[in-house]
Amino acid sequence: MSQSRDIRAAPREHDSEDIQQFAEEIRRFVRAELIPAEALVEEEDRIPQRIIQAMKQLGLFGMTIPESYGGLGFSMYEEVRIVFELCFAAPAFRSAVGSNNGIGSLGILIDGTEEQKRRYLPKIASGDLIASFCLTEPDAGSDAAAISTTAVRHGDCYRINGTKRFITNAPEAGLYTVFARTGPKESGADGISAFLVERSAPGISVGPPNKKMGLRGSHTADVIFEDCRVPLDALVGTKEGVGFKTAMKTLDHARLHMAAVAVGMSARLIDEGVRYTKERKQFGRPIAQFQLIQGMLADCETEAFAARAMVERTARAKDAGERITKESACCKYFATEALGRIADRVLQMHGGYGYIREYPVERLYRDARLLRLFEGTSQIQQIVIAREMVRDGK
Ligand code: COS
Repeated sequence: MSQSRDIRAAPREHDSEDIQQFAEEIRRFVRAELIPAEALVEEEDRIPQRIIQAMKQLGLFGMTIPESYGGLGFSMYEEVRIVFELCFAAPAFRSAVGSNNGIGSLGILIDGTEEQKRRYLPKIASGDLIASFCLTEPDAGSDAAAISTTAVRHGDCYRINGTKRFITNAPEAGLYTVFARTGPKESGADGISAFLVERSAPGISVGPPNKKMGLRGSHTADVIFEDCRVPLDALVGTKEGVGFKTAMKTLDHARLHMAAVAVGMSARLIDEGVRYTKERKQFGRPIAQFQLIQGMLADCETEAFAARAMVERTARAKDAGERITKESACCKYFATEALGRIADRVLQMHGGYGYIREYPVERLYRDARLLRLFEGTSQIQQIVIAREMVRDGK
């Protein structure tokens, strides 16, 4: 991006030419570098260093971080536009930069002190520091307020004890935003605080990467805290007991980002579907000429179009300063469920070839399945949407 800026600090009209140019640059990068590397990522379960370096150079680790802290300072609308492009490639590439742009940095950005922002955001923006978000636990996933990890104050430090589960980028991370209980269990959400824990802190360890169904190249693992000591200023902000709200505000943003991931993946799947059905001949002609195939293509396109429109509109609402809790949940719910249907239809168009590893659809189908689970399952999105609808004062 030639002229980056902090739209959050001074919301204004988007410079559409600027973002259009950057989107085209990412589009070329995706086709020239990322898609050709997909098979290798799948085979080796890692993203090649040269691609990480290229993504650093493009500024992709710091899209959402204000320019004053070294990032590109994208608005939400600009962020989703770039995520649409990036996620035309396997979602593992987005995952490498995803936590730095979202759940790993937003807590600091939204509720951190100026000192915390200055200490961490520039390194997160450059990609030299990978940031992870530690909320989920073995017994607390959807019920995030039920976490049992504790942070107990002892003199000039907090001691953290507990286990976090399914933590994206945990093996690569140098910084973890950790949600822990500073109040008694009965205090529920009000007893939760957020902490910035560096990988070098004594008493922290990372388990082996989970063996997942898909998204190879992106790693999740347990993060274990055993009497892990952190200084008092590791507390995000200056107040205990507001960590749950930090997590929820982070997730409002992250869910919209995830809906944009689903839109990008849907576009790729549709592209694969159109190409295959135009090439594959049965009964003497390309199967794309059959109306039953066309029906599936049309359903895919319609749903992807609707999801994209929802995401773009919600991103603009967020940039205008509106609260988007309900809308971002609607976007995540619809776009990821639609992606599931699109992946299933495109696989169906491939017939038996869809079930073997010759075509990308087999891998994309497995990757797509995760989107209805993480950053709040579809059922959690339904709860968030309905609660906002029936809330007092509505
Ligand atoms: N923004 C700001 N504040 C929010 C908020 C939001 N989006 N959502 C909730 N809050 C506030 C509430 O207003 C409430 O504050 P007060 O007590 O001052 O009124 C407080 O946070 C507790 O909220 P609530 O009572 O709704 O908490 P629940 O325990 O009922 O939480 C859900 C419910 C299901 C919404 C929550 O647990 C959740 O999102 N779970 C899914 C977690 C998730 O997505 N995990 C994925 C892994 S993380 S990548």
